[in-house]
Amino acid sequence: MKYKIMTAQEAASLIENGNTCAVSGFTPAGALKAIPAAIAAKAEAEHAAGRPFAINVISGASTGPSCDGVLAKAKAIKFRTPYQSNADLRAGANANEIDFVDMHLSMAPQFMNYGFMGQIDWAIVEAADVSDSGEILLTTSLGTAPTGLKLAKKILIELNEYHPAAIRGLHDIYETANPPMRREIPIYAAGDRCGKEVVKVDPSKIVGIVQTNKADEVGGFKPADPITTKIGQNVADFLAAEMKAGRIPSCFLPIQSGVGNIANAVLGSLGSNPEIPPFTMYSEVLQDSVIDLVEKGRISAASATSLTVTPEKIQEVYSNLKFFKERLVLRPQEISNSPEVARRIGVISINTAIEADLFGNVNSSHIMGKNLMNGIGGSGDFTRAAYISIYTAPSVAKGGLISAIVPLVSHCDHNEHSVDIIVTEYGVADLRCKTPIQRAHLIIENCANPEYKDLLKSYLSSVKCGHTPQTLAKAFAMHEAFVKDGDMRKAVF
Ligand code: 0RQ
Repeated sequence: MKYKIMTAQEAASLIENGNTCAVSGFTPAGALKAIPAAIAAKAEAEHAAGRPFAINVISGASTGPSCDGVLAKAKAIKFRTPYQSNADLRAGANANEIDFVDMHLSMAPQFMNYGFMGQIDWAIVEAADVSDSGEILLTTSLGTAPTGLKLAKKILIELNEYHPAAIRGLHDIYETANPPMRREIPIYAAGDRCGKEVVKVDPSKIVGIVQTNKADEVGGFKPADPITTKIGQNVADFLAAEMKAGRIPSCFLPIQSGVGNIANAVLGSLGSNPEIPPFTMYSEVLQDSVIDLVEKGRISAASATSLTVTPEKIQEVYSNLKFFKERLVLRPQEISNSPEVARRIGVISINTAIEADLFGNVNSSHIMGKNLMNGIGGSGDFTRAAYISIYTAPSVAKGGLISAIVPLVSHCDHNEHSVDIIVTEYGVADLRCKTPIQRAHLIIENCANPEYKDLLKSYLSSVKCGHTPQTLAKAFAMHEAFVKDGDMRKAVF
C-alpha cells in the first residue's frame, strides 16, 4: 500500500485546535475506535499546558464511547452535530459547554454540501479496505462519511481488519447533485441499488492510515418486558387491521423503525404476526431483530445507513455474506432517510416519543422542555413523509411520576399535522382526519395511563372554547408539578 501507516498518536498530532472533522459512524456502527482517544489525550495535554484545544465534530449520528465518549470527557469538542447519545456529551451540551446542533439526519450531508457548515478540514473514517487508486470501502455504516470524504481537505483512515474486504457490495453509494440540478433518486423499492460500492477519492488527500482490529461497540438489548411487548403487539395488530381494511396493500409497505428496546420489540411483533406478510424495510438503522427476521424470510429486503448489530450478530452476517448482500443495502444517510423516497414508496414510520400531547404533537428530544436527551435523529425525516406515521411510548416514565401524555408538549419535534397514530401499552389512538378535540378524547381514552386519565380530562374540560382547546397558563401544570414536587399527578386544573 502506498499510504503512510502511522500510529493513532501520529494521526492526532496532525489535528489542530479549531479543526472541523467529519468522522464516520452512525450509532457505534462504523465509528472510529483509535484516533479520537489520541486526540483526547492531545487535548488534555494542551489544556494542562494552559492552551485551548477543541475540535468541531460532524458525524452521521451518535458514535461510540471510543469517539464521542473520550472526546467529550476530555473536553475536546467545541461544536457537535447532528445527533448524540453519550452521557458526557449530553451533559456538555446541556451545560452549553459544547455547541450542539440537533438536526434532521437527512439534512446533515446537505448542509455540508451547501457549505452551511464551513470548510471541512479532515475526514476521519473507518474502512475495511483502501486501494492505491483511492477507493475506500467503508464498514458497517455510511452516514455522512461519503460526503465528508468528498469535501475534506485531508483524509485519515482507520483500517479495521475486523471487517472483511468481502463486505464489498453491501454498500450502495448514490450521490445527489445540489439544486437546481438535483433529480429524483432512482429508488422504487426498498432493496433497489443505484450507486457505487465504494467511495472514490483523490489518493493524494489520504495522509495516513491507522490500523485497528476492533468490533463495533454495540451493546445488547434488554429483553422485551410486558410493556414493550404490549406496545409491539398493539402496533402489529393495528397494521394488520389496516391491511384487512384495504388501507395498506396486501403486499404490505416498507417499514421504518427507530432504535432502542421499544423499536426492537415492535419489529419482533411485526415479524411474528401471521397476518402480516413478509415485508421490506426502508429505515436508517438495522438492529439485531432485523437480521433474525431476514434469516427467517420475514423481511425480504432491508435498506438503511447503518448495521447497528452486536458483535455476535455481525459475525452471523459475515459468515453468510452472499445471502445478506442480496437482502441488505447500506446507503448514505441523505438517501436512506430521503423524505422524497419515503413519501413515494409509502414508508410506514414507527418511532418513539418522549411525550405526546392531547392534540398529537410529539417531543422526541427534550426532557421537561430544556434538557436534550439524544436529538431528533432521523425521526422527522420519516414522520413528515410517511404513508402512516406512528409514535410509540410507554404511557408513563420514572415509575409513574411522569405521564407520556401531557396537555401540551414541552418541546415540539413533530407537530400534529405530521403525526397519524399514537400507541402506548394501553392502546392505539388513530388521529387521521380527526379534529383537535376528537384527538384529545381518543388519546385520553386509548393511550393515557389510568392514573392520569382524570387529570387530563379535567384539563380538557377546564378549557371553554377554541378549535384547539388550550389554556396557556395551565398547559404546563403537569410539567411544573414534576419539576416542583417530583410527580406530575400533583398538578391541579
Ligand atoms: O431514561 O435511561 O434514565 O431510564 O428516557 O427511554 O423508554 O428506555 O426508550 O430507549 O427507546 O428512548 C425517545 C429517547 C426513547 C429515543 C427516546 C426517559 C426514560 C429513560 C429512554 P433512563 P426508554 P428508548 C432512529 C430515530 C429520538 C430520535 C429518533 C430517541 C430514557 O427513542 O432518542 O427517534 N428518539 N431517532 O425514563 C422524562 C419523559 C420520558 C423520560 C422517557 N417523558 N420524561 N424522561 N424518558 N420518557 C434513531 C436515530 O436517529 C439514530
